[in-house]
Amino acid sequence: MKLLVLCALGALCLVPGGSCDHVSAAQMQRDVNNALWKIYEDIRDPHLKELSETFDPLSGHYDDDGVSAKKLMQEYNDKRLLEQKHWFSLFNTRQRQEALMLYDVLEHSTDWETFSGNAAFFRARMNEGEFVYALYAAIIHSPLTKHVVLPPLYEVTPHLFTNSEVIQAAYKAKMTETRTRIESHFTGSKRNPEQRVAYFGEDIGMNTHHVTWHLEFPFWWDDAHENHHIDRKGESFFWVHHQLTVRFDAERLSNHLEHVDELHWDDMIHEGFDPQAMYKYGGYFPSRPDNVHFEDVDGVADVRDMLLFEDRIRDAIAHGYIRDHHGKIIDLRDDHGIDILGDVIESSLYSPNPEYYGSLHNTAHMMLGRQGDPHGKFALPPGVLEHFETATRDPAFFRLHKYMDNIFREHKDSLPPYTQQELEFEGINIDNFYVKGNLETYFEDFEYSLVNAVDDTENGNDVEITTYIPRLNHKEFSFVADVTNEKDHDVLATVRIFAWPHEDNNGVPFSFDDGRWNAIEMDKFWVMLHPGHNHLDRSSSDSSVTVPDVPSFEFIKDRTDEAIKHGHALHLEEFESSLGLPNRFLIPKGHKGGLDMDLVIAITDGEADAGAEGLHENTLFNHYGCADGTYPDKRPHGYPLDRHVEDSRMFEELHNFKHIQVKIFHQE
Ligand SMILES: [Cu+2]
Repeated sequence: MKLLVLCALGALCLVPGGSCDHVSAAQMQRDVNNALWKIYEDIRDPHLKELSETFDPLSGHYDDDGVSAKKLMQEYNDKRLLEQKHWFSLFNTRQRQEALMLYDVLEHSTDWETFSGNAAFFRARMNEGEFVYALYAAIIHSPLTKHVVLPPLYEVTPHLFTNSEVIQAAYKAKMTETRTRIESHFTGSKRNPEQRVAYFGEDIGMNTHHVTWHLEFPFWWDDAHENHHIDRKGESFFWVHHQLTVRFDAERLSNHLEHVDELHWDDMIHEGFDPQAMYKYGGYFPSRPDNVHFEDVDGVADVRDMLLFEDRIRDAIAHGYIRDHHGKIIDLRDDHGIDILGDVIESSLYSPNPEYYGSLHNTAHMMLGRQGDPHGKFALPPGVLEHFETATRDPAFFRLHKYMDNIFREHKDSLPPYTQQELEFEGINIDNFYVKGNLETYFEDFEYSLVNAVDDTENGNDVEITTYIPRLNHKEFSFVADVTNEKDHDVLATVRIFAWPHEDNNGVPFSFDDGRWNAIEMDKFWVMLHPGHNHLDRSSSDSSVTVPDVPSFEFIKDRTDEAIKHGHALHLEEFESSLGLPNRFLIPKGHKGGLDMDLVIAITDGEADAGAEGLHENTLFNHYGCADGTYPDKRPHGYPLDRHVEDSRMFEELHNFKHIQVKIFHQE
């Protein structure tokens, strides 16, 4: 068993026997900053540079007897690793294996000397994309790096977050050593109606949210290897993409566009896409014209395979069970079914039978990503769909996910609706529910640094090169509820708030059942209700489904230097997890005349729901899990709106449920 010793400044020491090397969180943060600074250049920091030359991975401290380090060193010595200055995609099997070999080495490092030594050693020798991926994944999952804040990826690898025009302007600024502030535009032209919602799919915060989720819940996660199980990973896969899907639809409505139509293998891909973005190394991201038929992709899959996998999955849903690869039946018709189905559809290593059900989501990303060059005739690099950073830029991403979301709905609709007794919370009445403040959205300019995008020399001057781009934001508001607890003692309650657009693009109101499927999760929190009257006032900025903006790389570096200089703590706790949608996107863009939304609050029995202790006083859990990895809510994601509703009157009769209508305005 590992002996954990808490060092000064909160750094965790995992050296067997407990001899701590007294590395502070700030020192770790400094090494991480330096390892990620100018990732395509030689290491600048003298300490890391020296480590990269002197550290021997085979002499480090590991909890796997150095097996991972030996394996990677063998590959390195055999010159089998991908070269530097080459694109990297997680969906490329060999490249993923290499990145994960490094991940394993870092993950199994039991002290900071070993972790940072390996980071420095392999930073100098492995492909930059593989290195960044492995380091981010390791920092997220290793107990050593619990307090390390990840610099925003859009400032580490900016090529994956902006278009080529901006990047070229940045190169020019660097060449001429001219301080420059570059204006960014969303991809495409006004002739493309999809341009109206590009602010969602191309938002750098949204892209960061998406890539972070996939880093926290990786499809490659192997329990046997990592010694730990990720709670409800498959269900989380469903939920995070379901929320992206319904949020995107709400943004479309706000912009007078139809709901997203699902993509289908038999049908044309109506929407083409030209990413107008380039790799740091490897040329431009391939484009796809309008109205192409799906083609088989060499080395990936045939359209026929995709249809077959889909049929098998739909069949399983209709039967209410799947079969694992030993032929054993696994029931889907309960709360846990969605978790299994998520594992199957993604598919992750948790899938009980990938041989039979395939890997619908991951293969689809590659199929769709390669439609511009399905037979590899032009040797194009991977498409935007083959990177979690860039995938949502292509409107086809949302069509693809609508397709899978509809499969998930088939399953959810096959479950019996909740009964009134199941949803009731005896003795709890919501007397009043309203929004305090205006629901109002607006666009603002956001600026970030491109200094890590451009080439550099040791002697070159660093000039400030930034870009700015409009991004959606909203004014602060709060959800207010007056709640009576008729009992003579305190009760723990779970508060769940959702919103959905009131009507479709033709002005036809959604039925309750369609509305609740399109519900956007606004917040979820636990409170202790005292006997008698309780006044709940929950600020929009406290929402547990969102995260604050990630601070800039510069800010993190400055904080780190200060902490080291004065020997105090980092004070970056609130940014330790960037897992969640940016709070700016909590509500969809409004209208001049007000976008009509339905807003509901459900207060359910916290004692029965809570998956952890003290949730009403704990601010360290977020929507995707507590600090210790357990999921805080025992109910399914989306509860109590996750199941089919036959008669909405049942909901309206509940004393612990309130349904109101609100309008979201937009300030031009
Ligand atoms: Cu995704």
